[in-house]
Amino acid sequence: MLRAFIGLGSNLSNKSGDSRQILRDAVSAMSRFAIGAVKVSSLYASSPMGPQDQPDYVNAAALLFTDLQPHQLLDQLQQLELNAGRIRLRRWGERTLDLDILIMDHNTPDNIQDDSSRTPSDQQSDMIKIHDERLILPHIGILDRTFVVQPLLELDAHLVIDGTSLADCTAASTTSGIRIIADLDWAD
Ligand code: A4P
Ligand code: MG
Repeated sequence: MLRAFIGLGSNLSNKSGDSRQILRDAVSAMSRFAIGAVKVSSLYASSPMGPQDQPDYVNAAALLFTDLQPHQLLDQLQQLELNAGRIRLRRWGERTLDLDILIMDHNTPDNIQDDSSRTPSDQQSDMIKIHDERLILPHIGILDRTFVVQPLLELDAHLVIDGTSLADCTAASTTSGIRIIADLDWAD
């Protein structure tokens, strides 16, 4: 069993609803390959990174445990993007649904409960690192993106990437360009 943090983003509607509804549907679909409940962060509105002539994004992060291997999880998430009517217009451009695997590691629900005894370097050694043509883990640019760091910290305040604690990075301490639009029950 592996632990996975997923970044969710949307800034276009589709025929089943607006961005909030699209993310809600994605969380519900992810529960099909999750062991136990899918936990979500608050829902955020954020100004676009990349081309500025696109709508603001709705962003969140989700935490799940799964028996899928990283590439199998990517297959499942890309299928959900397609189901939501995702078409690739331009890099960093507008989309109905973006599901990025942010981090995967070997933590289990049991050893997280015993979190107090785990050091940051323990956590890092558990982290899965992949760099191939389909999948890069951890996802590129996490530490530079407020709309990724802040929802991730809600799910695990002890995450460390490449020796940097997420809680200590600049993106953790700014609220510029990002605001909470719904608390934890948005996906229920
Ligand atoms: N890929 C590699 N690693 C991963 C991974 N860890 N998770 C590959 C998911 N996919 C991964 O992605 C391109 C390819 O990345 C995939 O085919 C997969 O094999 P894409 O979703 O088709 O293209 P993209 O999203 O336009 O490019 P990219 O570089 O993945 O962009 P990001 O990082 O996803 O950023 N502004 C705000 N405010 N909020 C946002 O959520 N998102 C983006 C997209 C731009 N601006 C944003 C936001
Ligand atoms: Mg993406």
